[in-house]
Amino acid sequence: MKIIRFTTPGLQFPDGFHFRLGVPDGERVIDLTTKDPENFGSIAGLLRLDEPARVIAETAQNAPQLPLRQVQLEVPMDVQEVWAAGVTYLRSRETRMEAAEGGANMVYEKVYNAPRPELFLKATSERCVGPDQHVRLRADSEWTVPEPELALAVSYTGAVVGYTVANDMSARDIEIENPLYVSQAKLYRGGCALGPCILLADAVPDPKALEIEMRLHRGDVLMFQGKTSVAQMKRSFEELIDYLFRENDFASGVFLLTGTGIVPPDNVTLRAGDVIEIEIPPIGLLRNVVE
Ligand code: DO4
Ligand code: MG
Repeated sequence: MKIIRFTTPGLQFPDGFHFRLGVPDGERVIDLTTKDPENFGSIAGLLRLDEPARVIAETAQNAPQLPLRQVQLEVPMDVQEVWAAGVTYLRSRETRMEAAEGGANMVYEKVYNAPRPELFLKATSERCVGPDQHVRLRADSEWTVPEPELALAVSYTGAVVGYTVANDMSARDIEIENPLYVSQAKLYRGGCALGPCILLADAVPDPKALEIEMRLHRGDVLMFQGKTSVAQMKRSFEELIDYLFRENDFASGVFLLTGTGIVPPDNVTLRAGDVIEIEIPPIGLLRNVVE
């Protein structure tokens, strides 16, 4: 089952909720927020449920529906922090080792093999964009690339509630200059995209079998296309979540990006107007234009 977060331009609800949660069903959307505003008035409510699939299935019965065409998709998160794991794929380790200056390459080698993963704060809600919204380039970067990643929607207890598609936009020049600049390379306004929905974990019996594809378009030209599989990831979701929850509480849940296994060649850099498509079937397609 897929959960979307949406608005309804031109249509107001008496309950006053501007952002709503629903289940797409063909040409219609089942409105969970109207039926149960306490649990489905926010993504935080969803990520506080102990048995989300069961509660959603019950709530969806006899819930009001809306035509899909009245619905505008929004980023499927609200108050959660977005964290990211790094160097979890060989491809990311190799690229970063090649690019690193002044002996910094050993940092990537070491973290790839160490028990403790690289984890960093990637974004907060005001820095995230949703489907069809604009991602941004930093004004002080001349080489920024998208990183297509599987994101975990994690409950307050550390359970994987579902999956979404993520773009960990990265200012490669800033990151390469010094690994200690990683936060500035990664965490900035419009530097993270998530969407188009949260696919509940029950619908994905084998998440390692998920395939991730990215396409970059400039005008009519397909600039880059790359594909990987989550099976290429070195670490398990459990170990990433275990480290993330050490000495940290996430009362409203948290999103965790699991790292990139697709890196465009060094001559690819994003420009305003470029279109980034990241697809993870069966979750869906996350499409963003660069501002
Ligand atoms: O160490 C830098 C960031 C790595 C990263 O974002 C990735 O591997 O996806
Ligand atoms: Mg990344």
